[in-house]
Amino acid sequence: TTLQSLQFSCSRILMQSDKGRKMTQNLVQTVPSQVRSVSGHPAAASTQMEVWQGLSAAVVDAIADNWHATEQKYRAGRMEHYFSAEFLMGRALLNNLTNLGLVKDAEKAVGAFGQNLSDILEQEPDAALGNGGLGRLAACFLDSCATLDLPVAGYGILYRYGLFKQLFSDGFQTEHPDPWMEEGYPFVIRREEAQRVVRYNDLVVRAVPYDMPIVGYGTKNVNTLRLWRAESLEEFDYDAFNSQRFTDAIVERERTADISRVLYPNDTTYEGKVLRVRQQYFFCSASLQEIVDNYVTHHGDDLTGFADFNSIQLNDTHPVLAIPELMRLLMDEHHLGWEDAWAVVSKTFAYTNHTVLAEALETWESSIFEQLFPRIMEIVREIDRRFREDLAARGISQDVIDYIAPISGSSVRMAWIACYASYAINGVAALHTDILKRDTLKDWYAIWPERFNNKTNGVTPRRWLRQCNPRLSALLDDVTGSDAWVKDLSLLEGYADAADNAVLDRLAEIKHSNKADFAAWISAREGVEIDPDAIFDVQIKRLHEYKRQLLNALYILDLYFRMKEDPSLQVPKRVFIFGAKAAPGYIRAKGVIKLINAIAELVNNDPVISKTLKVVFVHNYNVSPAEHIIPAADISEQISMAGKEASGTSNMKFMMNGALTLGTLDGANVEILDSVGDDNAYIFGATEEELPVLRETYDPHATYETVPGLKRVLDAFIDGTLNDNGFGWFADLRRSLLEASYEPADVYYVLGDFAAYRETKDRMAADYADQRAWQRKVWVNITGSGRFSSDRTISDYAKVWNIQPQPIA
Ligand code: 9GP
Repeated sequence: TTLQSLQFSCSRILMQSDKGRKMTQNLVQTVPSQVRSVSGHPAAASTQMEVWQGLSAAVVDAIADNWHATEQKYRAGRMEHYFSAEFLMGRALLNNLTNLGLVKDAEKAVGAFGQNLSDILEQEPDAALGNGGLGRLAACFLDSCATLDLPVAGYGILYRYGLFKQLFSDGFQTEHPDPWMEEGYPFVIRREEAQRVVRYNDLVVRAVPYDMPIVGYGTKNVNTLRLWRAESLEEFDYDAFNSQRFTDAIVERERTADISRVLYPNDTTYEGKVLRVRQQYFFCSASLQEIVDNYVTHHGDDLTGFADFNSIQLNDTHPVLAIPELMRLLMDEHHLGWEDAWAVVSKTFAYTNHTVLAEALETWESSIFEQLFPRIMEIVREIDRRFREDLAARGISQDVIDYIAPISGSSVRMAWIACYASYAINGVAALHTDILKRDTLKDWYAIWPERFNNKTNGVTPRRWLRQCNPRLSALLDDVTGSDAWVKDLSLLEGYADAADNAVLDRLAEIKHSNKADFAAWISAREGVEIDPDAIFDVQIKRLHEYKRQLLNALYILDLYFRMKEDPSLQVPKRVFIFGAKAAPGYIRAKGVIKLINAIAELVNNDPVISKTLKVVFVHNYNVSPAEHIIPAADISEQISMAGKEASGTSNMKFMMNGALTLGTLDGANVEILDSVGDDNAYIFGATEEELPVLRETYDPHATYETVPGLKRVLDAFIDGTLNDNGFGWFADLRRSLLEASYEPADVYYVLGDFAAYRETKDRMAADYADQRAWQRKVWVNITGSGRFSSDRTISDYAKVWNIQPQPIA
């Protein structure tokens, strides 16, 4: 059904042009031969994986000329370079087919030898080269840049293993490697000829680029994501091999391969930190070498004009080593003096902060820098020295200088280097940028207010509506009379009042069909049966205490007890859906996963309660599962403690797909509320402003004693109702809420917000019964989601970057 509706509503923009027609013919003709060259068998005798590879290769073939032309055009002019340690791309094939308007042709092509496109698409592994929101944002941005014909390239690392694969064993998370491209991945092309050498004090490696095409929607431009892979200079030590020291022969090769082996190696040990810093330097150095060389090719070897043609966005602090590395390249290899080099650097970089959590503002021990690249450390020291001099001359107090200087004792503080060198600094939602200005980065804001700007995040409506929700997409085509909204989501605003009863009924049908599809998917994947008539209440995001999955869990357990206590209680059917990975070393987060799984077991196995309630934890949550879950959601849980979630982006995806927000006034929720109005979102809980005052008198223990239901729920953690297999994790969770130890009790105000959350969530479930009124709210959310398109975000960035669209001829 998904594909049928996609065909029905597929973009016709490219299909109408000659080029489009040629592409179509090409695809139908080339797929069988591409499949044959992959498998060495006739297409009809090839496996589905081989067909996926052949079809993907045919897509690359179809875009090759445009890709080359785009690259040529961009390289000659001003470019933006997006440096990010993470790009959470998900699957590429359907996205590319959708953007090219070739879904129907692909179906025909594989249908000719007896294959079904849906099955073929399922063969593709997710490119999970990111942890969560930050990496997925980078992926949405690339889609928008290509769609808007903007000269932007992404730079990152070709991790051999993406984010770990999550399985549950008896409700506990277990982590497993994710070798996503081991069977071959046609959407990355090795560019041997463009390799660079990256030098560490103790190791010299080759950085080999692998390019991924980023296909825009309804445009010919094809942008590039360049991912670097580390390889040793020599395949192996021939002499060692010949003298039969086989292990010695490959030691160097493996040490080098470690650099691009895994996303986020465990950095709790010193060795882990060294590897992480090595990774960061690796892709920064290789990318900068390429950008500098390209400048020289096109504009000559006077590097003082570098920033006229290049700007670099630092996605969080991970790529901040690019700042001293560009200084090094300009001074040591292109002979600029310090002042000239710094003048270039300080016009080149812009920095995005993605979190106010202190632990994410990276600091590294200077000994790591000394060990890996003494010259970079020398440059960092000089930046620090000049910074101190500069600020003292401005009359800044010594305390402030010491607090925000790049070096403090033996630590190098990456965020401070970024703030000092960048021409622009932004947060990712209005509230977040406000908090940066008045708190996290307030000393910087006091000195350089003009550098600060807000860029509220956005998500691409291609993947997150057009592609994942073809039914709703078709309705929007019908109501608006075209598919123009796919490239300009703000057009939907004009239809906010267009929902007559026929539209509202269709909305309800669409959601029901999406829920039925999802129920079938979840039954096959998790073995749990759910009823599409139930309310689907969803929380999908990384597991972190500030995101408060625990609050949601407390509600479910409380509801369970309320129903046990009073069997006549009228409760609408509900399914509570979770998806979340916990960082492998984050035991308390793992405790919450086990807790939710234990609650699921209790609820789903209760013969009476399970007729009304179900709890499902989707394992290995990732981009592809999100594409199944989001179109089926009724309620979008965005319940972080106010002030902690910088923006959130699933809140936007849910809104676009017609789920109503149940949330706190945090991150972009604030702007969602502003867009839809009080009647169309369910907001609860303490605000960021209220919290400090509330905290003065907050007594979690008294809250536990007095708020109805809380005591019963928290006692169930330790009275044998829920079983953590003797690990003591549930007792620890309970203690974290009730007892001050090395940290205050209930840091994330879970118990404090419980009563308001319970009241709002109950009310929301009751409101669902009036489907007409509910669907009206849904429509307001969908049509009000325009400003959360990443096209809007990227258009805003493009002004800061000073770039214009460069469509190819
Ligand atoms: O936690 C933020 C999340 O709120 C935001 O939506 C996302 C994209 O800006 O970035 C997340 N931050 C990180 O992953 C680490 O800084």
